[in-house]
Amino acid sequence: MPVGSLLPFSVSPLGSGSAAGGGSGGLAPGGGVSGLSWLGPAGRKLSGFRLTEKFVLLLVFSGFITLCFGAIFFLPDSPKLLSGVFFQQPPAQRSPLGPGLQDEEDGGRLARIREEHERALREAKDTLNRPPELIKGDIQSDKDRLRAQGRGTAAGRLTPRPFKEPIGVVGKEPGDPDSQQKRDKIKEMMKFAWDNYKQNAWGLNELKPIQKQGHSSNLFGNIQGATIVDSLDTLFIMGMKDEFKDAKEWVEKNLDFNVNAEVSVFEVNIRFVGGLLSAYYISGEEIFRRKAVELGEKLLPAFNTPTGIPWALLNMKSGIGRNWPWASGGSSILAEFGTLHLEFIHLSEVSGNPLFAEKVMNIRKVLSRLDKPQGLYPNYLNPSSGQWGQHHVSVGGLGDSFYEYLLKAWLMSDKTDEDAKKLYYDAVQAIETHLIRKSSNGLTYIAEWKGGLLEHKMGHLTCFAGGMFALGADGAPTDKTGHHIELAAEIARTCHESYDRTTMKLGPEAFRFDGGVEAIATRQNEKYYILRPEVIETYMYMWRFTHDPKYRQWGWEAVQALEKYCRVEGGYSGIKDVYATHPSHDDVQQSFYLAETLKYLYLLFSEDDLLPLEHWIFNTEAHPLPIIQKADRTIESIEK
Ligand code: DMJ
Repeated sequence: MPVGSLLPFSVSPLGSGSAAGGGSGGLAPGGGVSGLSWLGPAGRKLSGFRLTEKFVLLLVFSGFITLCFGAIFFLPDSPKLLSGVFFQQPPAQRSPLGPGLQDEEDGGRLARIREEHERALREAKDTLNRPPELIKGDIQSDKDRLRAQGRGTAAGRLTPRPFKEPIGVVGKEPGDPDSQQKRDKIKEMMKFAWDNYKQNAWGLNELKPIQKQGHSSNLFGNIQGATIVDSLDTLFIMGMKDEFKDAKEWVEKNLDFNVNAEVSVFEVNIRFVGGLLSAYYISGEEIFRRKAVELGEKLLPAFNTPTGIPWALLNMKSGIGRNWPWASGGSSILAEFGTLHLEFIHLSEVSGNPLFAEKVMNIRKVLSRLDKPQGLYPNYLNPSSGQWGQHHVSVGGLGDSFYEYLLKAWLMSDKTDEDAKKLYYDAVQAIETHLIRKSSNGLTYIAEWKGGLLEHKMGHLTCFAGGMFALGADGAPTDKTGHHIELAAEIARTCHESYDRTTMKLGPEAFRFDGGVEAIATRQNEKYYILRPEVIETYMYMWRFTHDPKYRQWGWEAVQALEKYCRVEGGYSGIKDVYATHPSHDDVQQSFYLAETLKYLYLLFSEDDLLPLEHWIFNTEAHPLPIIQKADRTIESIEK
């Protein structure tokens, strides 16, 4: 996770109503009172209102016109009043035609007003004379048209995407007994982690498995229940029905976003918004949709910056945002503002509110306009000036999931978001040229770039890139597909080496390729392992794309190491030094351990029909979101 890679282990790792205007929110132009679209205030046309709203407006307007006419005909010298008050002009412009012609002009205006008034009354009468069934029919056909067009205005609401039966949320049993057994073991690990959390930290964010109490991280402000929300979909796909039911009840009764404290927009988005959306899509339970949209709305003030690049931190009560004080001259962070796209597009889909999608499409626009040094994206961008901060580039912490979301935005759009596709493959090209290197013993790694100089270090977080290259291989230019898969396999191997070269067979936070070492952590503050998923995530994708048994074998090695060194009496804990002979525990059971690490392990030993990649993409916290088929799309017009 972006921020986390910079922090020592002792600190938390960073790394409407549905139809609320949506269903019938806007009558398409040409509705019952289409001729009155000029009446809309401040550029908002009447076509943006419901039929009933049009009536009310019409009646108010008719009353107003009648009053004006009363004034014109019954007050003394009313035409002057009209021209002097309603059509006031600066004196110099008032009578260039001379007094006589001025009166004629006023008379012309009056005639036009009278005509419009009469026409409005005629149309209102016509509409009122229509039988109720026809009026209902008008409304329905307007709704249908809107749904079919799949578009609306920025100010308007769209028809939220209706719930669709999810594909592949229950898969076949594993074909072979060995995988079945291993998968059962992983489910047992999930149960152990969950039960301990439930017993000792229920409703709090995370568990301290040694002290057997709750752990709170300032990433979520006062929002509580991170482990519950992060675990929902894992519980569901593992068939842990009672636990899922408990979690759902807690969300219904306790999940509260009215917190007067700062939260990390990125963390809250990937864990809470992502977890809720995913739980909705796999279970169809309305509560999750409602909570996701409620939270999404609370995050919107984060985008109130001169460029629309969001703040990293937001007080959800006051709506005041700011950036991490340590981030290059008040910059926002690439991996944070670049990791909102998938969730925000889905928020628009499920709410019918296009604003969410507009916010993230604007981020895309700002980024597209900027010059990129050597085609690379620096990790820092100032949200006020719209200029890059320090030229530090990384596919690990601070940069990682930005690249992941470019690829997944394209895939999630059913491969229609061509801009995202181009940005992704161009970025990978620049990464290959400037950051990817091979060690003297043939290990491929992704270095970090600081103002043109390479630091030959790779973070555990960077290991997700193996899975990303594999997932993107198919869409790469034809002559590059094989190359992307090879690259993915090489990264998987290097990351496996980083595990294998430790005493505990669990990977360090960062490992280096300099000073005579390869894939080994040399600094004490880089030797910790906090139950992170990235290496296992890459094994899972490699297994899906190649079915090479070594990926299951490597995954199983990780299971054994987790059991041996991280499992304690009260749950699972991170480790301070993976090269030591005896584990020293950090006493935190991270919520992503249940959301990601255990889910990816479970998928690794499942058949490919569980959450099939043709139908789902995983957000960066491993929460599955459905690919949005062209025919089902609500927000097409925003994406273009
Ligand atoms: C998770 O919260 C997400 O995967 C994030 O993108 C970075 N990594 C952490 C877990 O390591």
